Amino acid sequence: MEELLSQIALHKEEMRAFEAADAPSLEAFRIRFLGPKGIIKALMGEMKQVPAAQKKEFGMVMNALKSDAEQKYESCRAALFVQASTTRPGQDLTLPGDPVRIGSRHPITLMRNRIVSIFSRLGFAVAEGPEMEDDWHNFTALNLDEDHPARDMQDTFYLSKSPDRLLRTHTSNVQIREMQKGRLPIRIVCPGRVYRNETVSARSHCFFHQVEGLYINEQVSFADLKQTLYFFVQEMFGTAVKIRFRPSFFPFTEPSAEMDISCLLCHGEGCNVCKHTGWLEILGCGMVHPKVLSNCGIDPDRYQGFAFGMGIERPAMLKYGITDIRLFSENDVRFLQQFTAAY
Ligand code: 2NM
Repeated sequence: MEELLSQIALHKEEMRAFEAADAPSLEAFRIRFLGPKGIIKALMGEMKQVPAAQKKEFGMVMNALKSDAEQKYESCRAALFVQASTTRPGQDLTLPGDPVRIGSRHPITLMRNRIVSIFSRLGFAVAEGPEMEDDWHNFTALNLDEDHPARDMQDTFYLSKSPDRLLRTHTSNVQIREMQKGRLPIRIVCPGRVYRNETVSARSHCFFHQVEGLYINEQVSFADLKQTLYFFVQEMFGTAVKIRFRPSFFPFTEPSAEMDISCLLCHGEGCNVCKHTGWLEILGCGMVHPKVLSNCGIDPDRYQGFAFGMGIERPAMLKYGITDIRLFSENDVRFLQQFTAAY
């Protein structure tokens, strides 16, 4: 017993003198005294050799040793923590802090805002509508027959196996809903996300973004459409860019056209981007089909309209030199932080 008590006194002295220079030396202290194979555990094991009359005294001495060790450990730990989180000698508190990284807008948002703001200067208002739609607003009202290939299961995401609930394949459903409201004239642009059941690759995705436009009034002509889109192109790409219209077909417009701009990279000379044609296709357009108007309760003998639709991804890729469409939806900060509001 005397032997044990003098050992304990020595450990007490060692503990009292201990100072933790750093985290590893504190951890060594913990293992030496408080660990499962440490001094205190070992001494506790000596209890059985202590004569019965002295067991109580030994127990009290051991409890005191253990709580000393724990207290020492906690106070050293707290001191180390405070040291680490406050200033060090010689630290210059007048230096500027770490720069705060501010966010940036998504390139698709930047492009959408640019497009919308150009049309807003021509009096177009922004309209939005549901991404989950019914068959009528997405297809039927737009003069797509029941057997039109665009309705194919392969192109459209249907919801809950119901043929009447789907993810819209274009934002035209918004124009349909606006026409149904019957407040004429209508002058709107409809930006939004659309979905197509396509294999995802560097060039195409199963969702992308569009801006569609619609103008309905009395005496609207194809000349109004051309002038509106010409203004858009000049504002968007500059006055040096040329445009051309090619006849096309959409079930919801008649006549229909596709509009090209002279290639932004080679200025019409021919390059890889324009596939050596000198032209880039940027949108589809046309005069709203009389059947579409009457489907929405508008008298086609009194009102005419033009409509157009363009994707956002492709012009954004051209403008920013992005070569993989998937980057837009991966939320990689290294990609996103390159776009500033200055664009
Ligand atoms: C396009 C091309 C041509 C279009 C037509 C309509 C509506 F609802 F008025 F009939 N909305 N969008 C349209 C016309 C869209 O996208 C390439």
